[in-house]
Amino acid sequence: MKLGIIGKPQCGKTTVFNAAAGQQEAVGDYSQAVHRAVIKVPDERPFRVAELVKPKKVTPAEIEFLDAPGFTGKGKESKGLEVTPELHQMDAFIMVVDAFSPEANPETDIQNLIDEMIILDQVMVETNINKRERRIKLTGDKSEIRELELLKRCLTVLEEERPLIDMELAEEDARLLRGFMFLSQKPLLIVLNIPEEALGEAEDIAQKHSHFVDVGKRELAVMCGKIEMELVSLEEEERQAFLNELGIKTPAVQQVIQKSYALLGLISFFTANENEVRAWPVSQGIIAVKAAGVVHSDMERGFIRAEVVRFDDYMEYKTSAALKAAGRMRLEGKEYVVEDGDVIQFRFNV
Ligand SMILES: Nc1nc2c(ncn2[C@@H]2O[C@H](COP(=O)(O)OP(=O)(O)OP(=O)(O)O)[C@@H](O)[C@H]2O)c(=O)[nH]1
Ligand SMILES: [Mg+2]
Repeated sequence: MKLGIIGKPQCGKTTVFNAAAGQQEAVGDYSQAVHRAVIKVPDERPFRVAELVKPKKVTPAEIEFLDAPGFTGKGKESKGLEVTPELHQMDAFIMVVDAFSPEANPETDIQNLIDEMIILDQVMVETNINKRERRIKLTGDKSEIRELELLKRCLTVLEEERPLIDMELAEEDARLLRGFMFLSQKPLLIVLNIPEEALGEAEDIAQKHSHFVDVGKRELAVMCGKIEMELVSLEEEERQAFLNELGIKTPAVQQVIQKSYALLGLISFFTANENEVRAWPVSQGIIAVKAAGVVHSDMERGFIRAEVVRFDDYMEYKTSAALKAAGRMRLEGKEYVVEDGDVIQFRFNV
């Protein structure tokens, strides 16, 4: 999963990046520098499975963070600007909003940033429409007509100042649209970056801005990036003690992971053999044959069946023999809907 951190200049992007990804990059230098980090998703389940399977290695799910400046916060007036191209490749955005400085105005900032994405997309949509219209006129090629129609629908939505994520799309159109990697089509985790003094009111602050929340499209998190960034270098035990003292129930990294998984509708299944126990984040509702394809394209092509064990059953019965005897190893076909925590062995033939 790739998460792009965006926001106005000096809103605390790098601070939140440090807090969420456990980094120690310089903050407050107005440098607008780009940072990257990859973290392992803290999920103990693959490690618990590994205790039984004793593989050579354990591979947890990973999250890639990109701290990329480029947004101005000017909203609709930002036409003509460009953002770091890699931002278009992210699965979702973490929008950091200044809620700590005396001149902070989170409501306006959030709206301006959403407007800015809409404007940037609008420019891109217009360019793409023009290109296609010219090509179709020149060559008479009809293959791009569906795309053209879709882009025109997008333009209507954007002109109404609505983000593309609000569009109701048929499966085929949704797939086509994802190919363009528009900014306003991505789910958004809004992070209100509050000062230490406001930590006690975190829940009230979240409540106040809850109108931005839209299930599967927009989420909200409240955190103090500055404090959490300072705790990054501490030993786990010491860090926990500080968090408790500060009244922080869910640390930044956990908030970001949980809410991003929820936003993107992700679950994890596991594969386990003597070489490797590995976590695979996939979309909720994925069927077994597609999940097999995530592991290896051969497994999807030659799919025979999936042997599925629930994580809890694995912990209780421990061995294949015991699981089979208890009827807890299920044989599932291509259409089986994978559940969070399934430990799956794919049988395939190519
Ligand atoms: N008091 C307080 N200051 C903060 C907080 N978060 C960030 N800051 C300060 O805001 C300034 C900017 O922080 P950065 O994290 O560098 O902001 P940025 O968005 O990455 O800035 P650019 O990349 O230059 O656009 C720094 O001086 C931070 O110490 C916070 O929660 N509380
Ligand atoms: Mg920065």
